[in-house]
Amino acid sequence: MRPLATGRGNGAADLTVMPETFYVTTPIYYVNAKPHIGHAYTTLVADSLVKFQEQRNVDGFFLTGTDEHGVNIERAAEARGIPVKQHADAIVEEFKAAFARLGVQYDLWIRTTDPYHEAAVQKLWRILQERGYIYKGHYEGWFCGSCNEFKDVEDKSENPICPVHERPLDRLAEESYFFKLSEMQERLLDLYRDHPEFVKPDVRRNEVISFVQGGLKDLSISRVSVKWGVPVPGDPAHTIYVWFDALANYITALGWGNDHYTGFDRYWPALHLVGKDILRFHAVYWPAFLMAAGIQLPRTVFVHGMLLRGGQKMGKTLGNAIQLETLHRHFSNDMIRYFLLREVAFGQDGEITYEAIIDRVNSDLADGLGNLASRTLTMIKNYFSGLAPRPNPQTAAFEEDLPSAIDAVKSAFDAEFNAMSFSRALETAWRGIARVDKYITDRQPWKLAKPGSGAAAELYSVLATAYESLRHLVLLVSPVLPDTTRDIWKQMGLKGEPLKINPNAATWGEPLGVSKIGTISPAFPKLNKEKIMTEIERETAPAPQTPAVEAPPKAEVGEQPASAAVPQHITIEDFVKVELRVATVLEAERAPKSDKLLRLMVDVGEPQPRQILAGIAEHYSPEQMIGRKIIVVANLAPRKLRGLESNGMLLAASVGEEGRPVLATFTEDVANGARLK
Ligand code: ME8
Repeated sequence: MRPLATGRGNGAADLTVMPETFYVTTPIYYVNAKPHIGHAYTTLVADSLVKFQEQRNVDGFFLTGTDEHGVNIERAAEARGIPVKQHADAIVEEFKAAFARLGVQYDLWIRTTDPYHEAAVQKLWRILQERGYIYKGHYEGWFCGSCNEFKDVEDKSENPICPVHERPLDRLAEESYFFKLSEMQERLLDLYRDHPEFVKPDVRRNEVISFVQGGLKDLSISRVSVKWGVPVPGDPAHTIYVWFDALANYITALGWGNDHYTGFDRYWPALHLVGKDILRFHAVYWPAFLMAAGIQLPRTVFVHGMLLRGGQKMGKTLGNAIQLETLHRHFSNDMIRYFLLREVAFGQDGEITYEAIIDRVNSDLADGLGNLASRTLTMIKNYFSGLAPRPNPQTAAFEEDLPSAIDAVKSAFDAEFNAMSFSRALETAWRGIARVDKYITDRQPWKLAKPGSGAAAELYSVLATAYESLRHLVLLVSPVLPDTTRDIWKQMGLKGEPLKINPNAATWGEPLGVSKIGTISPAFPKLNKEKIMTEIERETAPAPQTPAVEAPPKAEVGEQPASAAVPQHITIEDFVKVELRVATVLEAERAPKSDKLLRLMVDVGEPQPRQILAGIAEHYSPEQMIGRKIIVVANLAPRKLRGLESNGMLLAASVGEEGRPVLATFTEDVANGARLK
């Protein structure tokens, strides 16, 4: 019974026999930024896993969704000047569209703003309260809105900075409810000892053990200063701490504590996939809440590494993530899926580059699977009028070790996949592909096909063996490459869908009926690295700076240039030299003979408006600018651009890989000329 299914699944769940079930979850993503490759990574792994399980007739349930409460989301919406729910709705749509585009098929998208979830979170709270695990106290300390975490800071300055996000922490001093985490220490340590599979890989488990051994403090689990959250039952001046709310999604989604669905008994316990950035929440707080409430624990928290760029975590904080739009422009879904699962050993960090994607696609997909499929099918088309030859007792003499080699590949692939070693599983499958390729090259069917060679039986056997091997390999890799394997299957003239056929039930040479080769087209065209890299560089190059920006003075010979990586401190005296003022745009038009420049007349609170030239014409139309509040650097020396004088510079953030300018503004009304300091 899967009334919630979004069109995924094989519909084959036979309810008369209770099949084994498989419940996989991804983190629920914050709605404070657009989805990027990091979110896609965990989600694609979950999608491949559930496809793999369902192909083997296991009844899977795949949950993903969005984490929508908390001060950070409140602030993101405030910055856009729209109601929080409206902001969340828009980002949710972006996430859903991004995942749909990647071929992800989840069973349920949970939103923490879903009423059934909110009600069940309150129920979990009440249970913990009744069992004596919650008490009211006073919290004083530092909090990071981006981590949604209370911080023990070593930085004793007046304005400490979050070491993860490099942003100022919020000082909190308020009444708060606490969860008695300190009482859970021994039970958690017992759990890690008795169930080594609870946190995987072992390196993460050891990390968690030493954290818990270091001692646990009670956890503040409510806030009075945050309004955007689930109200504490019986004390609505407080909202429930976002992580308490968010973690509960894994059970509320299945219908625990609510009646929107009745999947809890069937699918729980879960395999949680999470990045190492949120290890502690999943491996310490979550089991502690569940133990305290008397609810069965998850099966495993599997912790993967971070996708890196230039050695740093890709993500919204650093703004260095590979954008999904750029990937889609140059690579198919299957290329992206294959690359992510093959390139990075699941569990470890991995550096990602566009060059590496192109290399993988060319070597493994175009030259590997794609080439094997097209050479096999082309020969069958040419030598057997497209009718696939099938293994029979006579062909066995020419098979070499292929049937057993393919069998071995299948069982090794399953073992690696079940152990979450996706990269090794794919490596194994590709060894199978290489084996079949070598077989064809050694046997040289093109020579056997020469008139008068007298090798008709061998030719038939070689192509029957190659075709049969390909059939098994295509089935095997279909959870990772769902689109191309479907295409190849069709080109092979086979019936049904690879994802719905259990490779372990498929036997060598089993009767298939007549298979007539369809139109052959390369599954993976070879990518032109130079061309694609030039295009990507062009697309992702930072937009030209606003021309009003002064170029930094060039370092003199012998002078050390300031390193971009090392933050340089300035004194307050340096800062006050920059005169930042509020202004309103009175007039705007495109500057003559320039695609990039807008000519603006702005009111900076002076007797006369000023003329400013800004390099934003590709992103803002003159109409969008008129009447807009902006911030200008008012004491910049005038300079001439395209024969026009620019008297100042407007402030904009440079966003994303393409460095799109986003104008700085105020959400409150501020008089023109007001100085920022
Ligand atoms: O933490 N490499 O949400 P989030 C690999 N709402 N994976 C990455 C990644 C990267 N560079 N960047 C992000 C939250 N991820 C909470 C979760 S769950 C109850 C609440 C993936 O939007 C990875 O799975 O910050 C990471 O754990 C998750 O996105 C964080 O997503």
